[in-house]
Amino acid sequence: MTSYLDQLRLAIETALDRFSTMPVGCPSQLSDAMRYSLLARGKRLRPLLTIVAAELCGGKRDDALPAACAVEMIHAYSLIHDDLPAMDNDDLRRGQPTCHVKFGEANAILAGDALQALAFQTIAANSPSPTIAADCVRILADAAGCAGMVGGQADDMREELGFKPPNAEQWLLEIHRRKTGAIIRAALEMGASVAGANENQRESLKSYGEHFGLAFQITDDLLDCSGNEAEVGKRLRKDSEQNKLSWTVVHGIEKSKSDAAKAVEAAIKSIEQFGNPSDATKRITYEVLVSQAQGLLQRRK
Ligand code: GRG
Repeated sequence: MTSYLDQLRLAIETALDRFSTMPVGCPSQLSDAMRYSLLARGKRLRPLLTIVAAELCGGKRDDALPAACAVEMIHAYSLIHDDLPAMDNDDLRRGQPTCHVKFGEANAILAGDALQALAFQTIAANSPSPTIAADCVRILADAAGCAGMVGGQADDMREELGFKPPNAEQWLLEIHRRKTGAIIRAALEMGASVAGANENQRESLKSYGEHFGLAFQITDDLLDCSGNEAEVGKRLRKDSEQNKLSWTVVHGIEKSKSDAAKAVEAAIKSIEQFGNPSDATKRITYEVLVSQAQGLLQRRK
Protein backbone atom coordinates (compact mmCIF):
# COMPACT_ATOMS: atom_id res chain seq x y z
CA MET A 1 0.00 0.00 0.00
CA THR A 2 2.91 2.37 0.73
CA SER A 3 4.22 2.23 -2.82
CA TYR A 4 0.69 2.70 -4.22
CA LEU A 5 0.25 5.83 -2.08
CA ASP A 6 3.73 7.16 -2.93
CA GLN A 7 3.02 6.78 -6.65
CA LEU A 8 -0.35 8.41 -6.24
CA ARG A 9 1.08 11.39 -4.35
CA LEU A 10 3.76 11.85 -7.00
CA ALA A 11 1.11 11.78 -9.75
CA ILE A 12 -0.91 14.41 -7.86
CA GLU A 13 2.10 16.71 -7.27
CA THR A 14 3.13 16.46 -10.95
CA ALA A 15 -0.40 17.19 -12.17
CA LEU A 16 -0.85 20.12 -9.77
CA ASP A 17 2.35 21.63 -11.09
CA ARG A 18 1.24 21.09 -14.70
CA PHE A 19 -2.31 22.40 -14.25
CA SER A 20 -1.05 25.49 -12.42
CA THR A 21 1.37 26.55 -15.14
CA MET A 22 -0.38 29.83 -15.90
CA PRO A 23 -1.29 31.05 -19.36
CA VAL A 24 0.31 34.09 -20.98
CA GLY A 25 -1.43 37.12 -19.52
CA CYS A 26 -1.37 35.97 -15.90
CA PRO A 27 0.67 38.57 -13.93
CA SER A 28 3.73 36.98 -12.32
CA GLN A 29 2.92 38.21 -8.79
CA LEU A 30 -0.49 36.52 -9.06
CA SER A 31 0.90 33.29 -10.47
CA ASP A 32 3.59 33.25 -7.75
CA ALA A 33 1.00 33.69 -4.97
CA MET A 34 -1.28 30.98 -6.41
CA ARG A 35 1.51 28.45 -6.81
CA TYR A 36 3.06 29.34 -3.45
CA SER A 37 -0.11 28.21 -1.67
CA LEU A 38 -1.23 25.45 -4.00
CA LEU A 39 2.13 23.67 -4.22
CA ALA A 40 3.00 24.07 -0.53
CA ARG A 41 3.40 20.99 1.66
CA GLY A 42 -0.22 19.78 2.04
CA LYS A 43 -1.43 16.28 2.75
CA ARG A 44 -3.33 16.13 -0.60
CA LEU A 45 -6.10 14.23 1.13
CA ARG A 46 -8.94 15.41 -1.11
CA PRO A 47 -7.28 14.66 -4.50
CA LEU A 48 -6.17 11.32 -3.13
CA LEU A 49 -9.77 10.46 -2.25
CA THR A 50 -10.96 11.43 -5.75
CA ILE A 51 -8.46 9.17 -7.47
CA VAL A 52 -8.89 6.26 -5.09
CA ALA A 53 -12.69 6.46 -5.47
CA ALA A 54 -12.32 6.50 -9.27
CA GLU A 55 -9.96 3.50 -9.29
CA LEU A 56 -12.21 1.62 -6.87
CA CYS A 57 -15.03 1.97 -9.40
CA GLY A 58 -12.84 0.85 -12.31
CA GLY A 59 -11.88 4.33 -13.58
CA LYS A 60 -8.48 5.44 -14.90
CA ARG A 61 -6.13 7.57 -12.81
CA ASP A 62 -5.35 9.97 -15.66
CA ASP A 63 -9.06 10.59 -16.18
CA ALA A 64 -9.48 11.46 -12.49
CA LEU A 65 -6.48 13.80 -12.19
CA PRO A 66 -8.23 16.99 -13.46
CA ALA A 67 -11.06 16.66 -10.91
CA ALA A 68 -8.56 15.65 -8.22
CA CYS A 69 -6.42 18.75 -8.85
CA ALA A 70 -9.52 20.94 -9.05
CA VAL A 71 -10.66 19.93 -5.57
CA GLU A 72 -7.18 20.72 -4.22
CA MET A 73 -7.34 24.16 -5.92
CA ILE A 74 -10.67 24.89 -4.23
CA HIS A 75 -9.19 23.73 -0.93
CA ALA A 76 -6.08 25.93 -1.39
CA TYR A 77 -8.27 28.96 -2.20
CA SER A 78 -10.36 28.33 0.95
CA LEU A 79 -7.22 28.16 3.09
CA ILE A 80 -5.86 31.42 1.63
CA HIS A 81 -9.13 33.25 2.27
CA ASP A 82 -9.66 31.63 5.68
CA ASP A 83 -6.23 32.93 6.79
CA LEU A 84 -6.95 36.56 5.79
CA PRO A 85 -7.13 39.27 8.48
CA ALA A 86 -10.90 39.60 7.87
CA MET A 87 -11.36 35.91 8.69
CA ASP A 88 -9.01 33.91 10.95
CA ASN A 89 -6.03 36.26 10.61
CA ASP A 90 -3.38 33.53 10.63
CA ASP A 91 0.30 33.87 9.83
CA LEU A 92 1.28 30.22 9.41
CA ARG A 93 -0.10 27.62 6.99
CA ARG A 94 1.40 24.39 5.69
CA GLY A 95 4.53 25.22 7.65
CA GLN A 96 5.17 28.55 5.87
CA PRO A 97 3.97 32.17 6.14
CA THR A 98 0.38 32.52 4.94
CA CYS A 99 -0.26 33.88 1.45
CA HIS A 100 -1.23 37.40 2.64
CA VAL A 101 1.83 37.63 4.91
CA LYS A 102 4.10 36.71 2.00
CA PHE A 103 2.37 38.54 -0.90
CA GLY A 104 0.10 41.16 0.73
CA GLU A 105 -3.61 41.05 1.38
CA ALA A 106 -4.80 42.16 -2.06
CA ASN A 107 -2.68 39.57 -3.87
CA ALA A 108 -3.88 36.85 -1.48
CA ILE A 109 -7.54 37.69 -2.14
CA LEU A 110 -6.90 37.64 -5.87
CA ALA A 111 -4.87 34.40 -5.69
CA GLY A 112 -7.81 32.72 -3.94
CA ASP A 113 -10.26 34.07 -6.52
CA ALA A 114 -8.08 32.93 -9.40
CA LEU A 115 -7.53 29.45 -7.91
CA GLN A 116 -11.28 29.03 -7.71
CA ALA A 117 -11.63 29.87 -11.41
CA LEU A 118 -8.65 27.67 -12.28
CA ALA A 119 -10.34 24.70 -10.58
CA PHE A 120 -13.33 24.86 -12.90
CA GLN A 121 -11.17 25.62 -15.93
CA THR A 122 -9.05 22.54 -15.15
CA ILE A 123 -12.10 20.27 -15.09
CA ALA A 124 -13.69 21.84 -18.16
CA ALA A 125 -10.56 21.68 -20.31
CA ASN A 126 -9.15 18.29 -19.27
CA SER A 127 -11.95 15.91 -18.31
CA PRO A 128 -12.40 12.72 -20.35
CA SER A 129 -15.78 13.87 -21.76
CA PRO A 130 -18.04 16.95 -21.74
CA THR A 131 -20.67 14.96 -19.77
CA ILE A 132 -18.17 14.10 -17.03
CA ALA A 133 -16.86 17.68 -17.03
CA ALA A 134 -20.37 19.09 -16.57
CA ASP A 135 -21.15 16.60 -13.79
CA CYS A 136 -17.90 17.34 -11.92
CA VAL A 137 -18.36 21.11 -12.29
CA ARG A 138 -21.85 20.80 -10.80
CA ILE A 139 -20.66 18.56 -7.93
CA LEU A 140 -17.75 20.84 -7.04
CA ALA A 141 -19.70 24.09 -7.42
CA ASP A 142 -22.53 22.79 -5.20
CA ALA A 143 -20.02 21.76 -2.54
CA ALA A 144 -17.93 24.94 -2.67
CA GLY A 145 -20.77 27.44 -2.89
CA CYS A 146 -23.29 29.19 -0.70
CA ALA A 147 -25.07 26.05 0.50
CA GLY A 148 -21.74 24.28 0.99
CA MET A 149 -18.29 25.44 2.10
CA VAL A 150 -18.83 29.20 1.76
CA GLY A 151 -22.22 28.93 3.48
CA GLY A 152 -20.67 26.97 6.35
CA GLN A 153 -17.93 29.56 6.68
CA ALA A 154 -20.47 32.41 6.65
CA ASP A 155 -22.43 30.81 9.51
CA ASP A 156 -19.20 30.09 11.37
CA MET A 157 -18.31 33.81 11.16
CA ARG A 158 -21.67 34.82 12.67
CA GLU A 159 -20.43 33.68 16.04
CA GLU A 160 -17.84 36.49 15.99
CA LEU A 161 -20.68 38.97 15.61
CA GLY A 162 -22.15 37.72 18.88
CA PHE A 163 -24.64 35.19 17.48
CA LYS A 164 -25.50 32.48 20.01
CA PRO A 165 -27.17 29.45 18.40
CA PRO A 166 -30.12 28.02 20.34
CA ASN A 167 -28.88 24.47 19.77
CA ALA A 168 -25.09 24.56 19.70
CA GLU A 169 -24.68 20.84 18.91
CA GLN A 170 -26.94 20.91 15.86
CA TRP A 171 -25.51 24.25 14.71
CA LEU A 172 -21.97 22.96 14.88
CA LEU A 173 -22.82 19.73 13.07
CA GLU A 174 -24.36 21.76 10.24
CA ILE A 175 -21.32 24.05 10.04
CA HIS A 176 -18.93 21.10 9.88
CA ARG A 177 -21.12 19.34 7.31
CA ARG A 178 -20.93 22.32 4.96
CA LYS A 179 -17.60 23.98 5.76
CA THR A 180 -15.40 20.87 5.70
CA GLY A 181 -17.58 17.88 4.85
CA ALA A 182 -19.10 19.10 1.58
CA ILE A 183 -15.77 19.35 -0.26
CA ILE A 184 -14.57 15.97 1.00
CA ARG A 185 -17.83 14.37 -0.09
CA ALA A 186 -17.52 16.07 -3.49
CA ALA A 187 -13.98 14.71 -3.86
CA LEU A 188 -15.38 11.17 -3.60
CA GLU A 189 -18.42 11.81 -5.75
CA MET A 190 -16.28 13.25 -8.55
CA GLY A 191 -14.16 10.08 -8.42
CA ALA A 192 -17.34 8.03 -8.90
CA SER A 193 -18.48 10.32 -11.70
CA VAL A 194 -15.19 10.09 -13.61
CA ALA A 195 -15.32 6.28 -13.40
CA GLY A 196 -18.93 6.09 -14.63
CA ALA A 197 -19.93 4.40 -11.36
CA ASN A 198 -23.53 3.25 -10.92
CA GLU A 199 -25.92 5.09 -8.58
CA ASN A 200 -25.44 2.60 -5.78
CA GLN A 201 -21.65 2.95 -5.85
CA ARG A 202 -21.93 6.74 -6.03
CA GLU A 203 -24.26 6.90 -3.01
CA SER A 204 -22.01 4.63 -1.02
CA LEU A 205 -18.93 6.80 -1.73
CA LYS A 206 -20.88 9.98 -0.91
CA SER A 207 -21.92 8.46 2.40
CA TYR A 208 -18.29 7.48 3.11
CA GLY A 209 -17.33 11.09 2.34
CA GLU A 210 -19.97 12.46 4.66
CA HIS A 211 -18.84 10.36 7.64
CA PHE A 212 -15.16 10.81 6.77
CA GLY A 213 -15.67 14.59 6.63
CA LEU A 214 -17.21 14.64 10.10
CA ALA A 215 -14.46 12.45 11.54
CA PHE A 216 -11.88 14.69 9.84
CA GLN A 217 -13.31 17.85 11.39
CA ILE A 218 -13.69 16.33 14.86
CA THR A 219 -10.08 15.16 14.78
CA ASP A 220 -9.08 18.62 13.50
CA ASP A 221 -10.74 20.10 16.59
CA LEU A 222 -8.92 17.55 18.78
CA LEU A 223 -5.62 18.49 17.09
CA ASP A 224 -6.32 22.13 17.90
CA CYS A 225 -6.28 21.13 21.60
CA SER A 226 -3.41 18.69 21.68
CA GLY A 227 -1.41 18.89 18.41
CA ASN A 228 2.09 20.20 17.84
CA GLU A 229 2.31 23.42 15.76
CA ALA A 230 5.53 22.42 14.00
CA GLU A 231 4.02 19.10 12.91
CA VAL A 232 0.61 20.47 11.95
CA GLY A 233 2.15 23.50 10.20
CA LYS A 234 -0.47 26.00 11.41
CA ARG A 235 -1.31 27.90 14.58
CA LEU A 236 -3.15 25.83 17.18
CA ARG A 237 -5.23 26.41 20.36
CA LYS A 238 -7.15 29.15 18.53
CA ASP A 239 -10.58 27.61 19.14
CA SER A 240 -9.98 27.09 22.84
CA GLU A 241 -8.31 30.51 23.35
CA GLN A 242 -11.14 32.34 21.59
CA ASN A 243 -13.73 29.97 23.10
CA LYS A 244 -15.00 29.33 19.56
CA LEU A 245 -17.58 26.64 19.02
CA SER A 246 -15.74 23.44 18.22
CA TRP A 247 -16.50 19.76 18.81
CA THR A 248 -14.23 19.67 21.86
CA VAL A 249 -15.71 22.88 23.31
CA VAL A 250 -19.28 21.58 22.89
CA HIS A 251 -18.74 17.89 23.71
CA GLY A 252 -15.46 17.66 25.66
CA ILE A 253 -12.36 15.65 24.72
CA GLU A 254 -13.52 12.14 25.56
CA LYS A 255 -16.85 12.35 23.73
CA SER A 256 -15.09 13.97 20.77
CA LYS A 257 -12.78 10.95 20.55
CA SER A 258 -15.66 8.51 20.69
CA ASP A 259 -17.72 10.52 18.16
CA ALA A 260 -14.74 10.50 15.78
CA ALA A 261 -14.42 6.72 16.19
CA LYS A 262 -18.14 6.27 15.47
CA ALA A 263 -17.91 8.43 12.34
CA VAL A 264 -14.91 6.40 11.12
CA GLU A 265 -16.82 3.17 11.70
CA ALA A 266 -19.82 4.55 9.78
CA ALA A 267 -17.54 5.64 6.91
CA ILE A 268 -16.09 2.15 6.59
CA LYS A 269 -19.54 0.55 6.79
CA SER A 270 -20.72 2.78 3.93
CA ILE A 271 -18.26 1.16 1.52
CA GLU A 272 -18.97 -2.45 2.57
CA GLN A 273 -20.20 -3.26 -0.92
CA PHE A 274 -16.67 -2.74 -2.26
CA GLY A 275 -15.09 -5.24 0.18
CA ASN A 276 -13.47 -8.46 -1.12
CA PRO A 277 -13.00 -7.44 -4.76
CA SER A 278 -11.27 -9.92 -7.06
CA ASP A 279 -9.27 -7.26 -8.92
CA ALA A 280 -5.92 -6.25 -7.30
CA THR A 281 -6.26 -2.48 -7.95
CA LYS A 282 -9.76 -2.44 -6.51
CA ARG A 283 -8.56 -4.37 -3.46
CA ILE A 284 -5.79 -1.90 -2.73
CA THR A 285 -8.04 1.13 -3.25
CA TYR A 286 -10.65 -0.34 -0.89
CA GLU A 287 -7.92 -0.91 1.69
CA VAL A 288 -6.68 2.68 1.22
CA LEU A 289 -10.15 4.07 1.94
CA VAL A 290 -10.41 1.91 5.07
CA SER A 291 -6.94 2.89 6.29
CA GLN A 292 -7.37 6.60 5.50
CA ALA A 293 -10.50 6.61 7.65
CA GLN A 294 -8.86 4.66 10.48
CA GLY A 295 -5.78 6.89 10.23
CA LEU A 296 -7.87 9.92 11.20
CA LEU A 297 -8.02 8.57 14.74
CA GLN A 298 -4.21 8.80 14.99
CA ARG A 299 -3.88 12.15 13.19
CA ARG A 300 -0.81 14.18 14.12
CA LYS A 301 -1.12 16.72 11.24
C1 GRG B 1 -12.94 31.27 3.39
C2 GRG B 1 -14.25 30.49 1.39
C3 GRG B 1 -13.69 30.21 2.70
C4 GRG B 1 -13.88 29.02 3.25
C5 GRG B 1 -13.27 28.62 4.48
C6 GRG B 1 -12.60 25.06 4.57
C7 GRG B 1 -12.59 26.42 5.15
C8 GRG B 1 -13.73 27.29 4.90
C9 GRG B 1 -11.57 26.90 5.83
C10 GRG B 1 -10.35 26.12 6.06
C11 GRG B 1 -9.85 26.42 7.40
C12 GRG B 1 -9.90 25.31 8.31
C13 GRG B 1 -8.78 25.24 9.26
C14 GRG B 1 -10.87 24.42 8.30
C15 GRG B 1 -10.93 23.27 9.17
C16 GRG B 1 -10.53 21.94 8.54
C17 GRG B 1 -9.63 22.03 7.44
C18 GRG B 1 -10.26 22.21 6.13
C19 GRG B 1 -8.30 21.94 7.63
C20 GRG B 1 -7.26 21.95 6.62
O1 GRG B 1 -7.28 20.80 5.81
P1 GRG B 1 -6.04 19.78 5.76
O2 GRG B 1 -5.67 19.35 7.14
O3 GRG B 1 -4.91 20.75 5.22
O4 GRG B 1 -6.34 18.71 4.78
P2 GRG B 1 -3.69 20.46 4.22
O5 GRG B 1 -2.83 21.69 4.36
O6 GRG B 1 -2.97 19.20 4.64
O7 GRG B 1 -4.28 20.33 2.85
